[in-house]
Amino acid sequence: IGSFFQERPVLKNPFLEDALLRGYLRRHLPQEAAFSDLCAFGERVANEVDDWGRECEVTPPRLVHFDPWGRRVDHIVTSPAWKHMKDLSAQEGLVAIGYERSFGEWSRVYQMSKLYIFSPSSGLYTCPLAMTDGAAKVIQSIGVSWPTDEAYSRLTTRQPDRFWTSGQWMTERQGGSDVGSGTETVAVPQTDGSYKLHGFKWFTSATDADMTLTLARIQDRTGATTPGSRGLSLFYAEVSRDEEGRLKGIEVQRLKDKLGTRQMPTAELLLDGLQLSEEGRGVASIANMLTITRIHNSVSAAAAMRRVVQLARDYATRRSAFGKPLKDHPLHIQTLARMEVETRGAFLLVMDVCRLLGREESGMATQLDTHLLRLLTPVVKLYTGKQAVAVVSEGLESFGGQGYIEDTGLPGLLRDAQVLSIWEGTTNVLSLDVLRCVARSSGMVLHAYVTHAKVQGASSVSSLAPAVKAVNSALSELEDFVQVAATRAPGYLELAARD
Ligand code: MFK
Ligand code: FAD
Repeated sequence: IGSFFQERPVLKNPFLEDALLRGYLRRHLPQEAAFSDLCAFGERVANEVDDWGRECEVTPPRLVHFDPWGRRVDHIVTSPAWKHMKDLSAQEGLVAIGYERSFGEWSRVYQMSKLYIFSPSSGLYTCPLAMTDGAAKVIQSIGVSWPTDEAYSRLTTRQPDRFWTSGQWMTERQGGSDVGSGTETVAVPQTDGSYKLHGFKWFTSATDADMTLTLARIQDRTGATTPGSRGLSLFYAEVSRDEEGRLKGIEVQRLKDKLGTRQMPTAELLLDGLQLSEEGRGVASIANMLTITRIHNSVSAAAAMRRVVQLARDYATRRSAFGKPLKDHPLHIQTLARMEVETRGAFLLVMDVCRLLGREESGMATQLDTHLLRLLTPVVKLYTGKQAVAVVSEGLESFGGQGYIEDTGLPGLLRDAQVLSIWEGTTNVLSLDVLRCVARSSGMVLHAYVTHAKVQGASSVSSLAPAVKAVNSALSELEDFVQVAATRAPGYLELAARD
């Protein structure tokens, strides 16, 4: 078989390998404690956690519907590595740091830096962590009181034996983007003030969670519900089992067979008998969760780009072609440099949004910061989600044929990147969210952006009046366009169907 064997690309400490991350933190968070923690965690990620991540991929979760005696149990069996990830997440404070706020306004930047070096090795455990963080945020914003005080303390603890993760069960068969019209789940009031939920949730990720936040329509005494998003309320539910291990009030229909994110269970669920925590204004209430999970999504997207670039850079020193290492081929280096530029751009945008989140949560945010956070959250999610697919795909090519080989671990990076533009709001839905926040703030989010970007002559609201007017008229033109397209113009679908 010959004597040549190619050296594999080696994952080194992702914190020490990332000059941009270290430089960013040196400028903004020059704390020895944060540096030494990130350095030690980076070591752990390279030497221990990455192998667990791989184990999560090769030992995906499976659903056991029945026990040996035929009783329905709906056990989701996960790998030991997936369980290690849960303990590690608590120990390392991957959610807790955001709530302890030891570094004041920079706490979110510190937390997200840890998640950034963890994400590509996490076996997608960043998914339950994102939802856990989002749930803690929602509970905190509603007001931590019974019965969610216990949940909040478990979601934000560093003690592995107390740590809980949360789900975010919104999507139903009729609507994932349009949950307002698509949600059929009803909540039936009980005499003790709680509610029983009846419905079918079509996508529920990390279904082994300990609790969830979900949406449903409250039935009145006649059984009627209010349609649309005004009829939706937010519910808190604990996912518990009886003494015989059976899930209480939940049936798991099946686990989904997915392109990627195979490390983590995504189920279809029938709900029943869950407890209400918050009534009314479901979509507006869960929006706090969406902000957090969309920021996590962006962190994971930038992290996927960084990981593939790190590995590709290392590989370029180990692989030779046409008589010299890849690193000495200018065209190959140009390709890597382009990936590096995209990765750096994504990283800086993501970290700026984390910075704004940290400022808002520590009471330091100006009104400009708050507007900016609202505007940039959908922008950073939609941009980095798309770019991650492009950069990771390019990255795979830089390993040649080996980039396509399953047990190198590389193809999983691309599969997992593909979901980043779909869940937590597709690109188009987030584009519309940008328009929503422009319209609802009467253009103030744009004013904040222009001020922030220090565009010449945009230092006062009045100087922005023409821009705001243009946006408003563009919005009404868009509506006119939709009307015209719907009534008179030949639609794209009709055109596409013509010979
Ligand atoms: C690795 C990291 C992984 C991350 C975790 C992944 C696991 C989870 C995977 C999931 O995919 S969970 C499901 C995610 N689902 C979505 O993201 C839904 C996408 N669809 C939307 O975002 C729609 O725009 C939306 C459902 C919000 C539209 O609903 P409506 O009811 O038609 O919107 P409407 O009437 O404009 O707004 C209702 C209220 O919500 C308004 O408040 P007010 O009543 O007070 O005016 C809005 O201002 C508010 N709102 C809507 N979007 C908001 C928001 N507020 C703040 N931020 C937003 N983004
Ligand atoms: P649709 O809304 O049917 O969208 C189809 C297409 O139409 C998209 O291209 C979209 O951009 C476009 N579109 C829709 N509306 C508009 C519009 N107004 N203007 C222009 N274009 C539009 N959901 C949960 O609630 N919890 C979970 O844990 C969860 N986990 C998931 C895990 C995975 C692996 C995946 C793939 C999905 C998960 N989801 C989860 C569901 C996910 O959030 C939805 O699939 C997503 O929000 C899109 O909704 P949809 O599937 O109904 O697509």
